[in-house]
Amino acid sequence: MVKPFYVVAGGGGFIGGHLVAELRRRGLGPIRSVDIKPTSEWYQCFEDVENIVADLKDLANCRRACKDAREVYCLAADMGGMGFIETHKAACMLSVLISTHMLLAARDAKVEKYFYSSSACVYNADKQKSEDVVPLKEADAYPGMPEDGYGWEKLFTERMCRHFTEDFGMYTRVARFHNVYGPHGTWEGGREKAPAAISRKVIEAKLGGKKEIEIWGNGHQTRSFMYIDDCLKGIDMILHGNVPEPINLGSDELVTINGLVDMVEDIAGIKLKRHYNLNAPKGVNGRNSDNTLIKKYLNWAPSIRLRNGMEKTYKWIYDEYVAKYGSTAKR
Ligand code: NAD
Ligand code: GDC
Repeated sequence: MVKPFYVVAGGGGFIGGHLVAELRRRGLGPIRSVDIKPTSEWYQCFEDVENIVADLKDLANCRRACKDAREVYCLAADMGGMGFIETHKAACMLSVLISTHMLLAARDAKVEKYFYSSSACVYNADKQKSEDVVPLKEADAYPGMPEDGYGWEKLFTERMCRHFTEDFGMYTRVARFHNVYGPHGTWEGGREKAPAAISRKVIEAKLGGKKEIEIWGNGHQTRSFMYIDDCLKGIDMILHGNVPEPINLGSDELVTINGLVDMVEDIAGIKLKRHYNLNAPKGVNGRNSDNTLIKKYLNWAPSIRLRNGMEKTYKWIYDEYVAKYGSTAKR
């Protein structure tokens, strides 16, 4: 019997919500979206999708999620920006219950294809000490010294995916996402990552008449930021391509955090005094994606320019902010 379902675990989240929307756009279905949050808190929720609210740390819920599944995208994890993962290391490691139970349930349901969202946080910290960072190749995950908590769970689950393929013949694919951003994601509350956080802070200053913005770290930290549309294309190509090992899925457009702030201020039409909080969560000093392997396997790599993606992201957050707090917000 053909197993019809396309299952998105973590479908109430940022990337998961976009993935459900993308599967719908492609006319694929039926789709099942599963998340621990009530649907009222999902970033994107569709009536023609089977939406399930369930805790996927629980094996029985994973079996329910994977029933009659053709493809499973495991994106569910307790995660966020550095403000979250530096202060919730045990909680991030407990995502291993989701990762493990989803793999067991998918194996037993004999799903055809299984995708797991890993992270650039698996990379060895010693290779990310300089802002002038050499782009990270996939081999740089070893010797293992990933981000405390969160990064270890991701690296452990990458290896579990490999062993489920070796021992059980399960079709698994793993992508290491590099800081993904875009509309319909977290922009306040502590889990937000830098692109959304900086956008929100600039909007707050612009609407609140403030002249200063707080930046975490000294602003010289470097990152690459991948727009959600590149992430979705990459997920599809990696899942359906011959990619037998964990692979970078990230932009190779390197920016400093100061450069990101310059860009957002230019989009907002405002210049602010910068207060650098050196005690705030900083993560690594430098991180960029080496896209040699993805170009070798897929003849493609993320290419949406940061400016283009940030203009869309800033506008969406601005509209969300005004809708929630009004246009003369003095928070
Ligand atoms: P997100 O937090 O928006 O989405 C994750 C979703 O998982 C959330 O909606 C959350 O409610 C859900 N979830 C958490 N625990 C759950 C549980 N026990 N049962 C069911 N659902 C649960 O995050 P995102 O940015 O969309 O990330 C999606 C995936 O990609 C995650 O695995 C994340 O680690 C990975 N990733 C994201 C980035 C990024 O920059 N966004 C970078 C690297 C890796
Ligand atoms: O939070 P993040 O986007 O995560 O931070 C990037 C850089 O931006 C950090 O050096 C941080 O100090 C700086 N920064 C400056 N101001 C702010 O207001 C702010 N808020 C935030 N959040 N950051 C600020 C991420 C993980 C993800 C995922 C990706 C994979 O680490 O948090 O879970 O794994 O990596 O690439 P980042 O890039 O350090």
